[in-house]
Amino acid sequence: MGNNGRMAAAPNRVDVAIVGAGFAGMYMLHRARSAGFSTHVFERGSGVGGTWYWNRYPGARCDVPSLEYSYQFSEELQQEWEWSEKYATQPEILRYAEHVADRFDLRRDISFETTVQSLNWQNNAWRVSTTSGATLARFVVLATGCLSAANVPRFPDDDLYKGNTYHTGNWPHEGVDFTGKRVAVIGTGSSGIQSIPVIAEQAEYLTVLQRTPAYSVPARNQTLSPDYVASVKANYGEFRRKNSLTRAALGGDTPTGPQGACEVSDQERHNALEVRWQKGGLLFLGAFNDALTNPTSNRLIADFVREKIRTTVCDPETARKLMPDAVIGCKRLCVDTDYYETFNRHNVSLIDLREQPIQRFTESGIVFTRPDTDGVGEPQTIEYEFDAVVFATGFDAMTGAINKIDIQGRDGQLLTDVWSEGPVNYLGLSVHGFPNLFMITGPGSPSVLTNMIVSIQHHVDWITECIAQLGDSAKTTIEADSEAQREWVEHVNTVAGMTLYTSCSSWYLGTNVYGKPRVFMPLPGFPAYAQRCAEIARDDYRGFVTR
Ligand code: N01
Repeated sequence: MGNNGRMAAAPNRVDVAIVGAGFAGMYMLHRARSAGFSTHVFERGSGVGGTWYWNRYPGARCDVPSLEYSYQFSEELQQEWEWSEKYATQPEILRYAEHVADRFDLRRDISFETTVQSLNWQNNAWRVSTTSGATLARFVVLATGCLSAANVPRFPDDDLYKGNTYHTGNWPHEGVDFTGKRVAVIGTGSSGIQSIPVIAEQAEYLTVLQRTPAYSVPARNQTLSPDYVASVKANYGEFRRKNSLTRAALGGDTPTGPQGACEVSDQERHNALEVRWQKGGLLFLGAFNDALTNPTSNRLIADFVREKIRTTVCDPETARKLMPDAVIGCKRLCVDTDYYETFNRHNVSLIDLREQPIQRFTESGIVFTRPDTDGVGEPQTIEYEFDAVVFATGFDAMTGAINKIDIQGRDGQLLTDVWSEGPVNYLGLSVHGFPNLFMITGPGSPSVLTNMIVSIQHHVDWITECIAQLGDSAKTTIEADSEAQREWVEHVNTVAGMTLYTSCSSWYLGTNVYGKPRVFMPLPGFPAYAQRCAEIARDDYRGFVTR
């Protein structure tokens, strides 16, 4: 059945309005409905799945193992669903989302192809204005996704270009055939690194335009063995519990090494990193416990990866350009299948935009500025013709999708004004002055530094419990207290300041989007955060104001 098979009309009034039908919005709908609230979801796309609905680029996969990147709220669901590979592809994850929507009969309360334009707090309710009408809601939950507002940089004369352009986060549903085409990919973050090897296999020629080299570790993807799946499913609850006790809420079976990278001999360090490299995946960074706190340890780990790049890429000049010099893990670590190997193909080349920047687009391609070879003469220009340009240029992360909605809280204050110097909030859940408005995996919570589905479930459960308890009291509104919010922002900054995360430009800091305030948005450390949220709830929602 197509996702539009059943298209719900929005009611005039609901208890809980939810923005977004990705994994967060779907589970929020299920929980709110099960708790007895009238609920409705507004979704911009024509189907469920969020990130996995939009990011259909070639090679798109999750970099968290599929047995972990899945809901755990229903034992029947986690037992019956069969993942085929260690890392699921985008089509498989989308099928899973659609299965969940059908299994829990979610579509009857979702309006697809409906964009929420504004939220106005009036007379103790939110007026939710959408492209197809308005609904009054007692509570609004923003399940808008952390990486859902595409960042498409502009270049001089880009409107002249007559070839096809694509953004990885908004890929055509019918797919793109690059056979016989000269293709440029701009960007070498996770999306670029996943798509480049697949596009290279199809295109006549692929030119990769890299501004900052990224660190990438091999995925070592494989078909899941029935024995391994059975062993996890035999005790799925314990598997999930172990994962939730780790900092990133994933990989409980591969705990972080007990020592720092400087505390062992060179040989021991090499061996430990090699074991993780051969195993593949994000847990490479967990070989030592100080990868993101000790600059010397970080450099030693980075040296190991640079050596891998040097020995994998045949052309020394290309290898040099691909070697990052920043802190490893500062930008999100990438996970790939044959990324570095792809640069050994005869039909692939790399342009380092730091040495050869984009000057402008033309009708048929891109003009680059090239320093004179001996470095003393006038810079030269060189034009390359491309039939297609792929923007793998990322997202206005964490706040982009929220700020696209015109949100007016108490006394008409705009959320974009309150957030003009960064996304202040309490627990990443609530903002002072915006009663009965909750964010799922908002800035100020562990969110993108974790297995997102674990963080999503945690927030949805917490929010559902919170609004249910409010309903049991004589109070009607809840919002962050201003002092608690100030202290929380300070806490997030303090924790981030103890790490190396703030040492480079990244979407975590918002520096990838022109004019965005430079603030580290996620909070490292899931277990401590979850414990804090539980304590606050037990302590009668300390730090929240109810009226
Ligand atoms: O985006 P990114 P992404 N000129 O921001 C470059 C998740 N994800 O879509 O580093 C030239 O990481 C930019 O260069 P620089 C995952 O959390 C997960 O790849 O800013 N280049 C960078 O190379 C990930 O971290 C999965 O100098 C420009 C690239 O574009 C997050 O999504 C898969 C430019 C953007 O990289 C975002 O990943 C995919 C410009 N003007 C994504 N502007 C998996 O689960 C930007 N760039 C595997």
